[in-house]
Amino acid sequence: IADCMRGRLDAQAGRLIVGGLRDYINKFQNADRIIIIACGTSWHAGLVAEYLFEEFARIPVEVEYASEFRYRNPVINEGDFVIAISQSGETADTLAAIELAKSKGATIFGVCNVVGSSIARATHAGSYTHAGPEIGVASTKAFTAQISVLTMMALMLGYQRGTLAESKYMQLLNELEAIPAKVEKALESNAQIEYIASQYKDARNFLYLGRGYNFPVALEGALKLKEISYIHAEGYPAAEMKHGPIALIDEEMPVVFIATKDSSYEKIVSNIQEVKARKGKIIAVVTEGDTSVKSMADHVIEIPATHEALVPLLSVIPLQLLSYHIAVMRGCNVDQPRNLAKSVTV
Ligand code: F1P
Repeated sequence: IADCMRGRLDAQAGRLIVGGLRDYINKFQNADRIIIIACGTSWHAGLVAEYLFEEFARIPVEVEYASEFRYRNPVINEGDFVIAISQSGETADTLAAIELAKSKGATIFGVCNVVGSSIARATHAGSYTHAGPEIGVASTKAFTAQISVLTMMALMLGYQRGTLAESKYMQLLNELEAIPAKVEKALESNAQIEYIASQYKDARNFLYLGRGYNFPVALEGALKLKEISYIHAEGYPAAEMKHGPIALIDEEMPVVFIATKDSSYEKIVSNIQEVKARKGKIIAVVTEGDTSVKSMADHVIEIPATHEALVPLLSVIPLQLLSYHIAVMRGCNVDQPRNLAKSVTV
């Protein structure tokens, strides 16, 4: 795919992923605004995409819960390029939001997993994520696949609009190609994460904190814990902590920090210190080799280094594993969580 994007190879795989954009590339490039609509995990992937599109393509982005967007009276114009993200392709709220945007003349692009699904059919064009079927109800690999596709879209868009320099575009493509091997590496922490899960499986609350690209990952980590372990969890931008959530911290509160070495590292280290001063239990996802956070945290989970825009592809993995192990230890059915449906069609 990367070779296809470099223009070196019209690879079949590349056509499958980015090919859906071909007929709409002009509208995408010249969009006044990108509106992203989705629910649940897909909405979190949309938040990552907001950071990517604004950073690399410099087009304003709004990310909306489809379940809210469909019921209000949003301003939608013909110059808007709407991206609908859905694993199942059947989510009723997302479908209704698409119809609303379509009726106002916007162009709708789908990022869906299921070929021929209702959302894929309702959109003008789209890219399939081809992540295979999600066996469980809670989205996991769909999230990774959605972010991968949205990253490729953001890079292409930025490169074509001239807001992303060719050298940086190539550097990011190279880094993207290195991600699968780094995912394998991140999975090697599984046994350690299982041990951490055994220490916190009886906690009643969890806080997840991240900055920048890791903020949506914090939200997703908290959602996974709620969905499959039935533990109350909140995700916040770490900088928001002082505006309220800090009141929750005591020796009973596990706080998961996503504290990788990127542009907000120093800031998140000071957030870790604030939690430590209040005796919170710190579980930190850090970049391989980081020793500073290690000296402060109760547990650190290392992931390989990568460009900060690609970090969510790696940093979400330990959080998914943590939720999985906690759920199993609490006797929860991780594939069929109570009250949740695979496709929310009402
Ligand atoms: C959206 C979603 C999932 C969640 C659960 C309920 O689905 O909220 O993120 O894990 O399955 O539905 P989708 O539109 O991405 O299929």
